[in-house]
Amino acid sequence: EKPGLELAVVSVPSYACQRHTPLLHHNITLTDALSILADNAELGENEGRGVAFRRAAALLKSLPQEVRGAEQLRGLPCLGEHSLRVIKEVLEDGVSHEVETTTHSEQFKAMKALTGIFGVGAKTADRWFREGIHTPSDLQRSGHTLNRAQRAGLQYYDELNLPVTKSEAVAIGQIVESAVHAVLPGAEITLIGGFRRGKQTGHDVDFLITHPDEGREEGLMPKVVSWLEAQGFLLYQKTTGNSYLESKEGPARPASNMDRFERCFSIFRLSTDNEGRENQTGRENQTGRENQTGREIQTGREIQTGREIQTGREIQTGREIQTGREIQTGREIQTGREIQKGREIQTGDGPQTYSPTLTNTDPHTHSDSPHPLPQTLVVVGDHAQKVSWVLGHSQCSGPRSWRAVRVDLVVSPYSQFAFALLGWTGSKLFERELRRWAVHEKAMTLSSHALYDRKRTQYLRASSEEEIFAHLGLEYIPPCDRNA
Ligand code: DGT
Ligand code: MG
Repeated sequence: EKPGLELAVVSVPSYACQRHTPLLHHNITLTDALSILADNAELGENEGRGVAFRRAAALLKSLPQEVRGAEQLRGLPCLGEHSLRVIKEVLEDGVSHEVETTTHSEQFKAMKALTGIFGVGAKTADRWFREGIHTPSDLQRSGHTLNRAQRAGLQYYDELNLPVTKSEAVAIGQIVESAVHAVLPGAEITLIGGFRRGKQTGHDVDFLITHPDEGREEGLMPKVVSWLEAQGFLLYQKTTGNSYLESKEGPARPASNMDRFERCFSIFRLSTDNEGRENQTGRENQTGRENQTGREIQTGREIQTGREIQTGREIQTGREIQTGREIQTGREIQTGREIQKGREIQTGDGPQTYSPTLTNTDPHTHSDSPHPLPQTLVVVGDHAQKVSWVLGHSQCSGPRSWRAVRVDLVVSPYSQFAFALLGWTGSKLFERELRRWAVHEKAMTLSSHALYDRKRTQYLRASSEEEIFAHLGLEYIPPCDRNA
């Protein structure tokens, strides 16, 4: 008997919502490979194939030890023929041919880069790719008419693709709390999404807002947004009412048509000045802070440079970040595998390419100095139909003391809070598996609003996640173990 065969006799349940899936696991190389194939399938709008790869990856994430040989996988669920083939290849050769081909393919790189723009989904990205648009710079030059979300996405492209740190999430939380309490005292704010699962970084920050007196939360979002806007905290926002999500203008995200919460997709302007953050009241941001740095938003004109972003990160993380290389290292340290993906997209082949994609359009950029300063990007005319970019030099602006961060706000009535909390904590696959379990194993329908028992033809109430797991006949899985 070979050592390690014991994995095969470990019985692993087949739904991810039946398993504990910690953030850190033992099979990163394998799950990274499968994630790339899942990404590729999803970008090609082959959802079924994407889910198959995600389920296989999630199974590996839940294993108590590293898989060293394919024979250890015998008897395990969720591993389709294709996934098994990829796993075997990686185990034997260290890499999978298909994964390598995918990551180096122009189409994959372009689709990742374009869907990395806030407000751009796979369909739009694919249409642009077919027109020869492969990068955000190509898009910017194309003169395409973009919607408001996409214009903001392009404007803050580099920053929004930098991971949001836990401390940034906490700082945003304080701002959201001030806003919510200013307009509705007694309201409760909960950090949801990846940060609730224990992630140290995320692509955005998600909050769920409710009030113990049912009904008091109605109409809350517009008031919160007005407060934030008046205080200068919002660079972009789109609020959808308590109805079906309007997916056309909104960011790229499959909108469940069961999801009818008041919701706000936004981009926050977060101060990265540690001193200022302590007494961050917002008003300061609109007045004093701008004068302090001698730049920023002047009459709807936005100045953004790679250098400023770097400075912001430096202040925020206390890390020396000067060149593209170091940024990547920094990101790698912070997030591990997200960055791996990021690097594939942004760089193609080399460390320099952190230097914002949008600033790399000028062939002279890198020829003048061995240590090129990223150029300044000036976006003219906030309300213009077309975003026009003017390339200048970075001396014209000092270090900037804020960064752009994606923030999602959701308002839920108190009676639905537990369902909303469970539904918005993720991971996406965990959620999908919960719903699949409910339907196929329990004849129930689960959404972020309610749980419906189809046999008893009634809704099942719950005031905690624990109760929902119990209704579903599942062992309670805490948020930190929902990282499927
Ligand atoms: P991140 O932000 O990349 O670190 O990762 P997450 O896990 O925070 O992912 P995110 O922010 O896209 O979404 C958080 C959770 O919220 C996700 O697991 C599923 C849920 N969610 C996101 N968008 C929707 C939606 O439109 N409807 C519903 N029902 N749930 C959603
Ligand atoms: Mg999130």
